[in-house]
Amino acid sequence: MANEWSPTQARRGTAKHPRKDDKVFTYGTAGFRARADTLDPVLYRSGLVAVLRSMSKKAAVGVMITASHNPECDNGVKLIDPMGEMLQVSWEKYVSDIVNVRDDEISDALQKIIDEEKIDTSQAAYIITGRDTRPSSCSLSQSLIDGVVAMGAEYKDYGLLTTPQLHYMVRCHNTGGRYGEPLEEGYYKKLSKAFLQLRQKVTPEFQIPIGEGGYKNEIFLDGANGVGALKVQQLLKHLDDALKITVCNDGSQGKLNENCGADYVKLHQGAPKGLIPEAGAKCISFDGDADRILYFYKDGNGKFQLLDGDKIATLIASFIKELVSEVGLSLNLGVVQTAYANGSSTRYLEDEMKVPVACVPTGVKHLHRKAEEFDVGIYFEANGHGTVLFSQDAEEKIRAASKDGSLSSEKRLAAESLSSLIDLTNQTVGDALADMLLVETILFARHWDVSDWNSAYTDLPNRQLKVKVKDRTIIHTTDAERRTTSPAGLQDAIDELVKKYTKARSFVRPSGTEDIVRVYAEADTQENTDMLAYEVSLKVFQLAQGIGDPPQPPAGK
Ligand code: G16
Repeated sequence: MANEWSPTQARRGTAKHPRKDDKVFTYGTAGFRARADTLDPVLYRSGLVAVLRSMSKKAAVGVMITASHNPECDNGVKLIDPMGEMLQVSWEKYVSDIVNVRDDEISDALQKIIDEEKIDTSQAAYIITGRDTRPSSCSLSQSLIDGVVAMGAEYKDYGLLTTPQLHYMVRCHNTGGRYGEPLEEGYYKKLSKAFLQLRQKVTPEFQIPIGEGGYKNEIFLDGANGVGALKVQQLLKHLDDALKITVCNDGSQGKLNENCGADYVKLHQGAPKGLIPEAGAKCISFDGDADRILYFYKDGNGKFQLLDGDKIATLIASFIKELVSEVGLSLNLGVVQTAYANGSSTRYLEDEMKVPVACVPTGVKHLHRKAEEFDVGIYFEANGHGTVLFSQDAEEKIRAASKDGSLSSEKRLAAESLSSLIDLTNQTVGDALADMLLVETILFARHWDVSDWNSAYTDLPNRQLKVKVKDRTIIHTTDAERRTTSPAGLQDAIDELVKKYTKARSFVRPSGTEDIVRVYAEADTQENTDMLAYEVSLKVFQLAQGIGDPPQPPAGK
């Protein structure tokens, strides 16, 4: 039984973890992110709130220390709810409040949450924590634990983990092991077992037309110099040599995310430092905490080809759709995207595949919630973050069909495949390792090389830029971030610019993880896209008080 929380103890802890200035922290797209040297009090206080959340849910909650795709000098923290999902949005305000009050206001601020949420503080609390490989993560982890201990709660520190591994642990803890063993080995065992079973069931002789290219099990991984590079080596030990992975950017030399990693590859639309692909070689890139994955390769003309989250979503959706129809189940399957989804992917899903598509604001928390509305919800951000969610009803129907002796052997095999596929997906959050295993299984089943996969549809040329402004919070958006409502005149200016180009689309939004405004553009040619992105960036700079040098036109313009 944990001790009841003590306001005095929580307040006393601030002496060791004082707020140093008046910097205001906002719980953004994926928790707090900032320069690591400003975060000590934020971690301590996140520990305090995590305990209240755990008491209020009467379950273990998770706290992950990472800034994922951000540079190595940054760090961050996010809370994970009992089923492994992101913290309920209504609690984000509580964490922000606690993080931003003065040291001497801490006890009252905590009491306010306890009163508002009617929390029984005699309830035992349990916190599960993990961290990425950033040099600052160890000491920040201690700051967090100090907060947890000050509240009289118990904790388990898993040390180095990928973010999705920690989400998995939280769910395992709260489901009495039904989701899996709450151990790192348990995670590898669950995924590898499902992968090997599914692979056996979908050998190319069974179902689905065989493509021209031929599947290859060789992969070159850009590990972003992060935790994913370490963990993939552990996973490989369980895969019976089914995959051959050469790990580049494994952290033995370069800095985390510096000129490498999924965010770099997506933004630069080119190979990362440290991985020069041979033509046709299958390459993948993880981000700093391995919750995103992208595929890429160099084609026969030496052109870089990216298979991003949109391509992964369409691949997975088509595979699951085929299996569901083979079993003969009536399940409502949909894909969730954000404004960053390439227009070609949305058209392909809706027009060719006849799959409903929903668009929500950036951030896994939004995609996850929307995906839960489907029987089978496939969500992916273009940046490579995504997974598949099966409703309880869908899962029960699939499991039952896999054991239904009255079904034909083909139908039962398809149901068994879906059943293994459920076990292969990390249903708590996007997971680079689990997604890689699923994509590899589908490519294997179809006997596809990356170029076969890539030929499904052609992406519209696209460009993302960043603009630094005095205060990015003056930019407000609506319509799933596809339009701005302030500053005045910005949306009209974007509309006018977009009209100049064919098949064009552009939007801007404040980042929730970096102190910048993001600009997205797509159009018929790369030249037009780059020009549109530049022109929109300039408008943002002019109308939203840009700082530093104004955006420069694309080279040669
Ligand atoms: C996080 C979120 C993603 C989001 C990304 C960028 O990713 O989990 O959902 O797309 O930040 O967000 P923003 O555009 O608001 O900066 P990660 O991989 O950094 O955790």
